[in-house]
Amino acid sequence: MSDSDTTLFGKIIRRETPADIVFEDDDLIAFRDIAPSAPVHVLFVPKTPIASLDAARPEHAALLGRLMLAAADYARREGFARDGYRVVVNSGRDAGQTVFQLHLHLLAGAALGGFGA
Ligand code: DGP
Repeated sequence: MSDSDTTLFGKIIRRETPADIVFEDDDLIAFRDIAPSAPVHVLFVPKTPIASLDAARPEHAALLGRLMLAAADYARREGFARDGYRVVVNSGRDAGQTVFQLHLHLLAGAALGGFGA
């Protein structure tokens, strides 16, 4: 059983746990964070199970690029690119990572204060 079979995000991908999904394609899914840190807080998740950024390997380079570009496309489409937005990836416990399936936080919709998600 792979990590994404057992993580919460794997359950969201398989529609076993409900989520407000805003984007999906063959490789990625994006849905609203359940505990938003900004007016807009969307999580972008590769469907390939990678536990964290630290676990990413050169063979994941294209997927990681797609992840970044999907977030940027969403921000542009939703009108957040003009005023700006933040992307954050927490890797490991000290960074506050709580779900061990690599994901990118997109935060937008207000002037964002200090650093972090
Ligand atoms: P991180 O701390 O980087 O591992 O971020 C995990 C995020 O996942 C955190 O901001 C809260 C969010 N989250 C946790 N459980 C759920 C859930 O059941 N549904 C949704 N939509 N988000 C969740």
